[in-house]
Parts: sequence; structure tokens; C-alpha cells
Amino acid sequence: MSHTIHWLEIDAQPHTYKLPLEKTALVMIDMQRDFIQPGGFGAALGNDVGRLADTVKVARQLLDWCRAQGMLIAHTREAHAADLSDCPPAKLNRGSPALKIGDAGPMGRILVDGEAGSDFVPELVPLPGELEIVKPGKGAFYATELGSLLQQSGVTHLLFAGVTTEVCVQTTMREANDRGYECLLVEDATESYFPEFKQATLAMIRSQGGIVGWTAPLSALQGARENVHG
Ligand code: C5J
Repeated sequence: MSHTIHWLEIDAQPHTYKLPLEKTALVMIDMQRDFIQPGGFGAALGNDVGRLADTVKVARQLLDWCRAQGMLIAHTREAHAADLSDCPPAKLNRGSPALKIGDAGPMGRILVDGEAGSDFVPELVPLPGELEIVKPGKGAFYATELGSLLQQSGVTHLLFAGVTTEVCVQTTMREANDRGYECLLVEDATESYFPEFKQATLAMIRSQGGIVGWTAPLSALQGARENVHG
């Protein structure tokens, strides 16, 4: 039985990124209310969460494109158990003492699984059959089933999007690169509270010949060339 692989060639930096459609997954990182809407963790840390609004629209377009290609899709949420047993002091003791992880905020307890703030923004709710990974750390491979689920699916290439670029997105992309995945970050489907950190992250990823991976805008994916021979 022959399993044809359909390859797409994408104009990316530092050079063309070739992805095998049947072996590529999208990893959408932490597009949840706690980071994107007022009253959540991002805002409690003193950030302007309004900076992330445009990225929600592009991330949704990317999601639609990946769904149309029939790709495996994994959505992550950063959230802790109600008793915070999976939140070490090194993480808990971050941010304003007035509103830390586990404290009650306007969207429920900050970064606690099951609370309104820990849920996805409405535009980016997973569809049935898509993977939902709840992660206690910044990297989505740490203390989750993501690695084994991707392995079972035969995935070799990963597209990344989500927030925030230099924290959970970059950490996960580096974890993925160490695990052997060929990674591309979709430039306009990721955002940071700090524009200079986003630009620095994109530059770091694709520097030195793509030391962590590739970057490209969504339009480059939408304009990809198909090549069945790879
Ligand atoms: C942060 C994340 N910024 N999802 N988490 O603490 O990037």
C-alpha cells in the first residue's frame, strides 16, 4: 500500500521550509483568556493585554487553514490544579503579590484549570478530535502527554503560533527542536506584551541557519507550493 506524502514549500526565513502535510501538526499555544483578556494573569503582571488582540484574528485564520489541510491540531492551555500542587514556588512567587496564581480575580482563580480565565478565547476553542493539552509549565512537552501523542501520530514537523512569543511559544519550540521536530513559527500568529522581545525571538529562532527553526508569515503558508515528490 502506498502512502503518498504531499509536500508544501513555504517561503520562510532563513530559507525555504518544506513540510509533509500528512506528518505536520499545528501547536497553538495558550490562546486563553488569562493571557489575552483584561482581568487575567497577563494583566495582573502589569501588561497591556490589548496588544494581543490582532493576533487572535490571524491565529484563527491559521487554524482555519490548518483545518482545511486536514492537519493534526494541538491546543495548549497553561493551567494548574486547584490545590496548586503542580505549581512550584519558583513559579508561584511571580508577579504582583496582590494577584498571584491561584488568587481570585474577575475571571475566577488565576491560571487554575476549570476557571473561566483558564479557558480558550471563543475564537480559538478546539473542535472535537483536536488535542487539548493542559500544561503546568512554560514548555508544552514538560509534564504533559504532548510528546507521546505526537509520536503516536507519526508527526515530524510542527507549526507554532500563540502567546507569548518569548515565553511559552519559544520554550515549547526549543523543546520540540531538541526532540527532533522541524519547527516553523508563524510570525503574525504569535505576539508578546513586549514588541522588542517578539522581534528578538524571531531573530534568535532563525539565526545561524535556523538554529531552532524557521519563521514565516501566514500569507507564506497560504501561498505555499505543492510538490508531491518532496
Ligand atoms: C506566560 C505564556 N507568559 N503562555 N505564559 O507566562 O507565555
